[in-house]
Parts: sequence; structure tokens; C-alpha cells
Amino acid sequence: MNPSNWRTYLVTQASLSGDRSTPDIVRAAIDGGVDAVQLREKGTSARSRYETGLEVREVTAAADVDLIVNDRVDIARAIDADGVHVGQSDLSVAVARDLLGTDAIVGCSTSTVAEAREAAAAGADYLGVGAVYGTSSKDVDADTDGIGPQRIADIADAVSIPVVGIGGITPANAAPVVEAGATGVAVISAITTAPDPQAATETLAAAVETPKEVG
Ligand code: TZP
Ligand code: MG
Repeated sequence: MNPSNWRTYLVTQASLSGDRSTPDIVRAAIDGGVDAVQLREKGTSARSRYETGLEVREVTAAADVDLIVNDRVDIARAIDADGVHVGQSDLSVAVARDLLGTDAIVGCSTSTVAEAREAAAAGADYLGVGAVYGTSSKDVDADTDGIGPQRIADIADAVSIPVVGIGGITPANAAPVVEAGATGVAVISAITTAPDPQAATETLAAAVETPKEVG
């Protein structure tokens, strides 16, 4: 698939999955219609990320769902992921592209218009923009304040690649993110901590698909 078709994007985090494994959460999200999965798993070793990644690759490949690896180009290669997602302190978009080749999907985290323009110029295929709303999922010890949907609009206006909103997004507040110009939304907790991750994915997908009310 192409990032411009991503409406719902699951970012994995085993520490928030309760007694379910990351592949269990991914399977449920796929059954709920998720379009892309990012293997993130902060706080785990490279070996464990690789092993979980192999399982997640099998599940996503069978369903034809895109798999992206956070930060680590080597793990993306090792598990034959569709691409990598780099942040402002990771390998650059250009280096990731060099290492993975033209067919790979390279995404980049940005929170300002300047960062967004730079990532797009360097050849990113999509941007993760956030944190849109406050969230405690990014750093375990700190709440990240939100940049708000207006920043999504500013960035979507400034670049011509897909923009995926991330950070504190739930079915209740997802609509303003896509109305601001995001092509999709990425979530950790809205799916991962849900009692029924499949139903949570369906609800999120419906919130993103629901057209703006007119009149
Ligand atoms: N990047 C910006 S906010 C965030 C990441 C990885 C965390 C998103 O998690 P949640 O639980 O959907 O707020
Ligand atoms: Mg990173």
C-alpha cells in the first residue's frame, strides 16, 4: 500500500499491551481494518524487537498490511519490513533512504513546518506529525504537550506528502486531525490499551472515515 492510503496506523508498545503480546494486538488491529503497523517497542532490546518483528512481519504480510520499523534501519532490513520511521535524532531521511533503497517507505517525525519541509525535501514518503494532543505514551516519565490540529493544517499546507497525526488521538478527537488535512492517524494507546483492540480499531477507522458534517 501507499502511505497516502493509510487512515489508521498502529504503533506497537509491548509495555502497554497488558497480558496480550504485540503480535496478538497486531492481529486484532488487522481484523479491525488497520492500514499500517509500526514496530516501536521502546525499552526492549534489539534482539527482542527483531524476534517480535519477525512474527509481526508474518502477520502483516499475510494481510497485506504495511510494516514500518521505528528508528532502526538494521531491524527493518533484517525482518524485511516495508520501511523505517526516523525521528529528529535518528539516522536522517537521506541516510535511511540510501541504506534501504528507493522502494522502501521512509517516514519522519516532525512537529514544526521547518522540520516538515526539510524531511519532505530529503525524500520522506510521509510525515508523522505530533504530538497532536497531550500523551504520556511517548516518554514514560513525561506528558508530551500537544501541538494541536492547527499545526497539522500548517504542515499539510506546506508539504505535498501524506501527513499522519500522532499523539493522544482517540476516536473522540480524531476527526479534527483529518479535517485539518492529515491523511490518517497513528495511535498507540487507543488500540493497545483497549479491552477489545479489534473493536477499538473499527471505532477509530469509523471516526476517521466519517465525513465532515455539512450545513
Ligand atoms: N510520537 C509522538 S506522540 C507518540 C509518538 C510515538 C505517542 C503516541 O501514543 P498515544 O498513546 O497514541 O498517544
Ligand atoms: Mg525515533
